[in-house]
Amino acid sequence: HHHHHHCVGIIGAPFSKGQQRDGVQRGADLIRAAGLVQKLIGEGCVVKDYGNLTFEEFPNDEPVGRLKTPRAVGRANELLAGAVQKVKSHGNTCVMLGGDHSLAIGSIFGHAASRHDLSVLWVDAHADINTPSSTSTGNIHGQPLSFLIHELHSKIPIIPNFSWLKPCVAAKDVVYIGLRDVDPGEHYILKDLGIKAFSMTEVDRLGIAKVMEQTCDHMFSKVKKPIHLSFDIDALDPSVSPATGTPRAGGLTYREGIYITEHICQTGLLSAVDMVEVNPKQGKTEGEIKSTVNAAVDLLLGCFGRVRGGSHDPDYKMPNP
Ligand code: HAR
Ligand code: MN
Ligand code: MN
Ligand code: MN
Repeated sequence: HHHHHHCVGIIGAPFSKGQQRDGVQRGADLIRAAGLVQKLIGEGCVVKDYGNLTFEEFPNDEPVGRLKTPRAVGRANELLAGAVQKVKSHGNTCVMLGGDHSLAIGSIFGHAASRHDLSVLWVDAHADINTPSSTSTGNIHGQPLSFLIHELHSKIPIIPNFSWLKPCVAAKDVVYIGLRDVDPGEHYILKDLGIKAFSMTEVDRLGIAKVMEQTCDHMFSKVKKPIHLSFDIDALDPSVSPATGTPRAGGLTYREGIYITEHICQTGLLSAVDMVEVNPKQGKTEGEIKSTVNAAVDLLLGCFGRVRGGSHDPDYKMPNP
């Protein structure tokens, strides 16, 4: 199992309108500039970089109810969904580099269009499951899961540029890891729908190894489903990844983050990954930006076969003296 090569398709999504802090649209290019493609090739991956998407501008994108910049977010995600579907149709594991987390709407929808019966593993400090009515900020990056989950369909109003979107994930197929900043309305939804969640409290209680065991038990209770890993870099502790829009103390360590990706790689079922919310403008120093971007790269390498214990090709020849 360890020496199959992964075929990886990368999509850059330089988009920031799911929230209000400038800079997050630069995440994808920074992750590339840190050598992602070469490092994946070094792990034995076959990599195709599909480049960055170009998003339409909406000059008069007035709020709809509480929702901010809905037209831009709706159209961007429609475009992204098509791009992800294409990458999946080429037989690649899709890597979507954000951008903000509103992009999970299009990424998961496009993934589900080619692989139904997905499991979604949402690694985040935040639950991102506010509805357009429960949101207190109006930022769509705090809401993507409410648009995607069947059970919340009746809570989603008609919104311009969202008519293409239909719910495509069941609540039982979502698992959270890393939660520590959940709004009351979100907590109500989590309990009401019985969504499996390992908050930082459970990470502390069980340790990350048991969390991953139980995450996989839950995701594969009946059949082996393809995994969509949606990784918000703010899931990690701000001491590791400070360059992000809504940092929250008490997060996953670098090692816990890497353990999650190593474990998911070992299932052999990883089918798409989002790496979102890297925002260089939120870093106070060059070092803070570097640490955040490097963590994002290392997490992606964990997804595609890098193991800390080291590895070697099956045809490795020991050099003679
Ligand atoms: N729950 C808050 C909201 O709805 C904050 C969301 C925060 N941001 C994120 N998402 N980075 O994970 O706006
Ligand atoms: Mn998020
Ligand atoms: Mn978050
Ligand atoms: Mn593997």
